[in-house]
Amino acid sequence: MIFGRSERGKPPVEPVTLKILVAGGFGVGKTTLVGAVSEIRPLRTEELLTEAGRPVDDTSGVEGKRTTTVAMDFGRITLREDLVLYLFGTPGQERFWFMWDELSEGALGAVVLADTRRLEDCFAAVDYFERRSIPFLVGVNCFEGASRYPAEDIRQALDLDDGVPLLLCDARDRESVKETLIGVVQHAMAYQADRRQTVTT
Ligand SMILES: Nc1nc2c(ncn2[C@@H]2O[C@H](COP(=O)(O)OP(=O)(O)OP(=O)(O)O)[C@@H](O)[C@H]2O)c(=O)[nH]1
Ligand SMILES: [Mg+2]
Repeated sequence: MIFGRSERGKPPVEPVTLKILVAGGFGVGKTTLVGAVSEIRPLRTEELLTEAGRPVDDTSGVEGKRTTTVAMDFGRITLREDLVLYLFGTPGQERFWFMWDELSEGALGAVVLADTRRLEDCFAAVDYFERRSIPFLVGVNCFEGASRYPAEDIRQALDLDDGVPLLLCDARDRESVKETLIGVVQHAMAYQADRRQTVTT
């Protein structure tokens, strides 16, 4: 008698792996976001914020912050059995931005995290991805104590193109971060499909 393959005996699906960047200004919660969803112990490159850096490191709003990312964060999340995301968190401080080019190599898309108390800090990240035609969405990290603004007002303040999604999120919350990441993947896929169509027509 020949036995069919049982459900358990199914060969494992080889997952598609996608690279997603998590970018934004200093202290917006990039490291927190990667840590909140990663199913492996996230790789971090944190260094202590020092007294010497005080004049340049603006910690207003995140006074509890003791460390900063100097190279990258790395984490992994399985969104579906056949879809795995590799997350690369960028350093927020301007003096480490030379890492961004390296990190964005081969990225499908990006999340630009924003803090409404310091929206201007994410202008540079928005600009960076626009210039390179890397699809991104803006995730507004809702810190406690920060005023809530209508999404439309934030879009205008950031001068976002109509096609760029904007979502509210909590970088500490796994489900919220997952939703944001699903948003980026969907947006980036749609963006690529659009581009392919433009090329072939
Ligand atoms: N209340 C609140 N605090 C948060 C949230 N996300 C991050 N924090 C806190 O804000 C601080 C900054 O978080 P990080 O994740 O280190 O920020 P980052 O963007 O990686 O910072 P750099 O790498 O230095 O640019 C930390 O003290 C976090 O505990 C949030 O959603 N709500
Ligand atoms: Mg960080």
